[in-house]
Amino acid sequence: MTTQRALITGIFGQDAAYLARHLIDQGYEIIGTHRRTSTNNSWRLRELDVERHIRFEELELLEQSNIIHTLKETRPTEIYNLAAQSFVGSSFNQPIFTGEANALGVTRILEAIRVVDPEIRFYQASTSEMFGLVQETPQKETTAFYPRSPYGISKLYAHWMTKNYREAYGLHATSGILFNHESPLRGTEFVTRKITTHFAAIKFGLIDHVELGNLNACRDWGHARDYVEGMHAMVRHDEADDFVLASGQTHTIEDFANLAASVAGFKIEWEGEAEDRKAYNRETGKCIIKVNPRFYRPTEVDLLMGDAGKAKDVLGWAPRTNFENLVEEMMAADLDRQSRTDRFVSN
Ligand code: NAP
Ligand code: G4F
Repeated sequence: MTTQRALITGIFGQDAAYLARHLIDQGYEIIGTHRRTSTNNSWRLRELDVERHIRFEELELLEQSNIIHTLKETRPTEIYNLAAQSFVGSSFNQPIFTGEANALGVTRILEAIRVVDPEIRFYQASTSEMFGLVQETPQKETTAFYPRSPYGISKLYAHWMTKNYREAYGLHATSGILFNHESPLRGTEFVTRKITTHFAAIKFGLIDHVELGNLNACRDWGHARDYVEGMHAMVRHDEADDFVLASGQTHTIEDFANLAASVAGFKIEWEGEAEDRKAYNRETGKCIIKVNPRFYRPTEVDLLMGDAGKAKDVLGWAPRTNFENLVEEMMAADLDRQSRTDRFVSN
């Protein structure tokens, strides 16, 4: 078999690091693309020891000519489009940039594939945020969409564009509708890693407490390491299609905090409701979690729980890491990182 060459956009992000590791282990050549930045941002790639295997190229989703030239010069056989403004919270403050990058950025890549080489297989990082105000539970490929943020709406446009280029031009263009997936490499603005970094800093005496938003939202959390295997299986499948990847379980933010606290060695007790809800460390009597409405979203996604039955039947994919193991791995990693520095671990 000829060597496969995968181009991964958003190479400095969480999923790209795990995907690069997985594809390198499968014998792939990797072209990792990133937008121009003034500082090196490759800490995740170093953690998984993949940086030295990657050919790096600058690629900006807002720049059509840049995308076309990059494909002409690098000649990938597969493209995984993981680059995005991926933080739902910021999308309310940056709805136009979010649309440019996440929605039109995908059309720019699809057009470039059509012009340069329609044989390139394409993976689009779609999301459970497209289900938003959920119309049924669990959510699957046939569930009606109702996005609740500029992020969810931008991703829904990209999802339909991917499907349209598949149907209109016969591209092997696949959408993975992935539910939340986390890891020790998750960005610290997302709630899971925000909790684990802050608990580690509390443990080592650097801060007193963490402020969170809506504690009642329910998410279907899995491990990014497992989900990138599903991405690859989708691209290698004969037929391009849409697939949900999910754990099938849902937990509240409070559940995540409770489990992370117990891994960190805190015994916590909750008091109060809504904005007055607080968690206290039973041993010290100090408050370690407060609610701050600043972190509420103008429109919230209250409940996500996916059904990955199609991915299991068609691709043979199932997650390997359960919720408890995920939280343990994340909390242990941040305790370890924090034990090695006096400054608050911020990435
Ligand atoms: P991530 O860690 O935030 O990585 C996204 C990457 O996209 C970052 O490296 C970012 O660059 C890059 N990027 C942002 N704007 C760009 C632009 N205009 N041009 C080029 N690159 C740009 O996200 P992730 O968690 O790995 O997620 C990967 C993809 O899956 C995203 O598309 C996300 O929306 C989607 N998704 C994620 C989840 C999840 O739970 N993780 C679930 C469903 C879907 P910088 O490093 O410079 O910021
Ligand atoms: O961790 P989050 O910011 O992730 P969210 O919004 O679910 O989005 C993530 O998963 C999507 C898949 O469904 C991806 F497409 C997307 O790119 C991203 O990876 O927030 C999770 C929940 C929300 O309900 C939020 O309101 O946690 C709640 N939350 C409560 N306190 C908080 C906080 N979220 C953040 N980020 N920070 C808080 O302090």
